[in-house]
Amino acid sequence: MKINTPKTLAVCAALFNLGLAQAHVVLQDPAAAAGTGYRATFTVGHGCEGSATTSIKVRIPDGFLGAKPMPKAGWTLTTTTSKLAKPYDSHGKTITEDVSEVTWTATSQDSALPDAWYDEFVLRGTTPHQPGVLWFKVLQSCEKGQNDWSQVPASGSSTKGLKSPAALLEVIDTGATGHQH
Ligand SMILES: [Cu+2]
Repeated sequence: MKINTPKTLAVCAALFNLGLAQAHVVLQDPAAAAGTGYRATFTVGHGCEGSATTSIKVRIPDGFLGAKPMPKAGWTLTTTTSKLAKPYDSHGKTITEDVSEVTWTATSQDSALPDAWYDEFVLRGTTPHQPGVLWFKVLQSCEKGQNDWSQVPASGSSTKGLKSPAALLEVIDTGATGHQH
């Protein structure tokens, strides 16, 4: 399997420099208020070096609660649930496990997303009360090869210099107190 060949990266870098960040797999809205419901729209701007996308697997970062994916025609939806390091309260109930991974898989070759086309994959959930930076690592699999959008900077929120950055969400303190669903 080829991951991020130099050719793909050069194209990505060029597009990125033009401000077309959607060339990677990124969140359409890269900022959200702390402790509120957030609709995470992952935009997929290209395949793997020309090959059509057949699956998108999103790893839910710690602190992003109650992830619920939106089904997609032509794609099978699967979720993985994991025990939480820090259980939390929701409507008086203690939640001890949560969705940790969401995967959309094309049901057939016809459903795969051609390299020349664009699509969106959506889930929603609740942002942490603590402001900060969340990274959603996304594994994009194609008919041939894959792109692992999983690189995270040592600190801060800049993806500059990262060849294959994870999708960034900046959680911002707006003074609003959220109600978790
Ligand atoms: Cu790209």
